[in-house]
Amino acid sequence: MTKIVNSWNDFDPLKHVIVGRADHSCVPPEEPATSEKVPIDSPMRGMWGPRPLETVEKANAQLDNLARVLEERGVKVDRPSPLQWNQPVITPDFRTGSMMTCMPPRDTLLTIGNEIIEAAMSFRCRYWEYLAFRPLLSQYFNEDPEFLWSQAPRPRLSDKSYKHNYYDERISLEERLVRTANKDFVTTEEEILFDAADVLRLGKDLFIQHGLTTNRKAMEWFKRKYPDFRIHAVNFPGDPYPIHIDATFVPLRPGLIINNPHRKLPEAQRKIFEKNDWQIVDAAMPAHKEPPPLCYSSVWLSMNCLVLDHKTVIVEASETNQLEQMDKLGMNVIPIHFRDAYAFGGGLHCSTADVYREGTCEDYFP
Ligand code: DAV
Repeated sequence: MTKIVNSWNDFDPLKHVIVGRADHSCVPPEEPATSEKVPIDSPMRGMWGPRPLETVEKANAQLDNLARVLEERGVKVDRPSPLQWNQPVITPDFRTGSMMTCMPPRDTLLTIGNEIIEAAMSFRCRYWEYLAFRPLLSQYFNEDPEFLWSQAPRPRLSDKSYKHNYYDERISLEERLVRTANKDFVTTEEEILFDAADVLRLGKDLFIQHGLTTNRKAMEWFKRKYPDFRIHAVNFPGDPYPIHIDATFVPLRPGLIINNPHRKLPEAQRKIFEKNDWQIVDAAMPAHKEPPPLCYSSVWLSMNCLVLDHKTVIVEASETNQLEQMDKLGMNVIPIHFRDAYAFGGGLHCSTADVYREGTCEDYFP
């Protein structure tokens, strides 16, 4: 019996990770939680169904290559078991035409120490996504006597969980920013809702983004679940579509974090870092003006990097500005091509989930 699951942050030496798979991925039908994330002029608006096969194959080739690069560096890589996502989701509370994908694992699984929590996600099309990871979690449970396998309270995702008519294509960018500033998001406080990718783990401190995919009730749940941790609710004014913290605020090593220059960290939280001699650096500008076709994420996937240890980071190969900045910040950079995977849910950090990193639960902000 060995210790398999252990990870307290995103920068200690990575030894074991899950890399997603794009098989059978679908564009889901519109539903209350997703409308906001689909650009008005995107062909994704109004269409749904299986993604074109050649895009799935290209994404899988890049995901397989990521897995290979990691394995060559001695990182153990596990892969999920995709379901046939082109099936409806039907519960007593809702019905939607299809599921989505098991990309990106970072949204579904939250590793905190020896625990992996299956998140309480707000998209109806992602209701069963955790099933793709069950064979792995079951194996960890059988082999690691200390592994804590948890699931956040399953949300019902009934109509009460969303604000009706929140999505309105006539709303200007300025009005969206006012909504972010006022913490006015599509989900209600009816039940606990969060995507794991909204949680930034820094040892004893969890910085959790309040946005389109994570609500206040989730913060309260984390406070009660981890009474010895400090839970910080963060909200980045400047982000019209706040979803996931990992293209906004990305730690590279203890004491150094890059921040999306369009999505400034509020003063109160900035102080926590500065008081403890952390350097917050504006991330380099993305190299691309547009995300790839059929992509939900912004060009800021440029900063969605995978840190292997305090000196090594994987960055998307065409993100020349970000590569250069990493180098200047003293990191050894491994460039790999990954843009074909973006449309399936995100970048290098998104597409992975931690199983084991060396290190223990540090207090970086005493
Ligand atoms: O900037 O669109 C993407 C993060 C995906 N995990 C963005 C956030």
